Amino acid sequence: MTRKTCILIGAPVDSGKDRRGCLMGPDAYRTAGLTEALTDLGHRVRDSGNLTPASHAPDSAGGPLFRPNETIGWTFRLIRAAEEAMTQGLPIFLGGDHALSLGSVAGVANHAARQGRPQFVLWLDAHSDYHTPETTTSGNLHGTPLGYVTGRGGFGGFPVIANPIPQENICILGLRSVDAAEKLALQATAIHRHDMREIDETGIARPLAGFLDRVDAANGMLHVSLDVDFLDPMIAPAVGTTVPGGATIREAHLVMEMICDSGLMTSLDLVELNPFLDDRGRTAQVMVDLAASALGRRVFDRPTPGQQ
Ligand code: HAR
Ligand code: MN
Ligand code: MN
Ligand code: MN
Repeated sequence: MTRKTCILIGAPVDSGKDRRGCLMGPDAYRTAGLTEALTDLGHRVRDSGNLTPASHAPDSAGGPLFRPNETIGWTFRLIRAAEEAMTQGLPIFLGGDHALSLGSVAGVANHAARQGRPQFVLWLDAHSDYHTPETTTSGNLHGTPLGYVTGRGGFGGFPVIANPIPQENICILGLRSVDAAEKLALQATAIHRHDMREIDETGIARPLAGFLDRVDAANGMLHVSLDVDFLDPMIAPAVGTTVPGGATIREAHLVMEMICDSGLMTSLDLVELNPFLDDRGRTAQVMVDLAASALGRRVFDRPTPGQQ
C-alpha cells in the first residue's frame, strides 16, 4: 500500500465507565510494538504522546452519569486533536475507553466536511454504543458515541455536533449485546447492523465488502473504530465488557486486510483495551497485529515465532 504518515495519539480516557484500567492502553500498544510494526511496513510514524482532557468542571459522585465532565473535557480535546491530525496524516487514536470516539469521530467528521467529502464509520464492536446520556441505564458514556456523532439529543454540555454522521454511512459489525432502549432506537435508523448470527451464516466478508463499495462510490473518508470486545474473549480477554461469541482471529484479520486492500481508511481508533485485565500482553499484541493488517501486513508475511 502507499506509504502513510501514521500519527499516534495517546488518549488514556478512563472516564467512560466505572472500571479502571483503560488509561494504561496507549502505553500497552507502545510496549507491544505498534510503532515498530508500522515502520516495518514502510510507513512514517509520529507518536504525539498522550493527551490530557481540556479543563472541565469537577465531577461529583452520585449522579446518573459516571464522570460526565471529565468526558466532556476529553471530547473537546479530542475533536481538536483529530481535526489537526487529519491535516497531517492518518491518526490512530490509542485508547482509552470507547468514550474517546465521541471526540475522534466528531473531529474527523469536521475535517471531512471541510474537504467536501462524506464521512463513513465502521464500528467493530459487540455493542452498538447508541445510547444518549438520557437513555443509558448504566450511566457509562462509553456506550454513547454513536448516539452523539449521529446528532441524537441529550448531550448537554458536550460540544455541539457540527457535522453529524449520516446514519446510512455507519456500519456496525460484530453485534451481540444491545440494550432494549438502543435496540428500539436503532430499529428506527438506517445504520447498517450486522450481528454475529448473520456473520456466522454469511461470513464477515459480504457485509463488509458491500459497505466498502459504498464508501468508495461516494469518495468517502473512512473512520474505523475497533473495540477490543469485537473479538472473542478467548483471544482478547483484556476488556471490561467481554461478551462470548465474538469475532475469531481470522475474521478480525480479514476485516483489516479488506480495509487495507480498499485503500479507504483515513483514521482508526483502538479502544477499550484494559491492560490490567490482560494475560501477558496478548490482547495488546492482537490489537497491534490487527492495526498492522489494516496498514499492509499480509498474512503470509508474518514471521515464524522464534525465527525473527
Ligand atoms: N450498552 C451497555 C451500556 O450502555 C454496554 C456498553 C458497553 N460498551 C462498550 N463499548 N464496552 O462498546 O452500558
Ligand atoms: Mn464500544
Ligand atoms: Mn463494546
Ligand atoms: Mn449493510
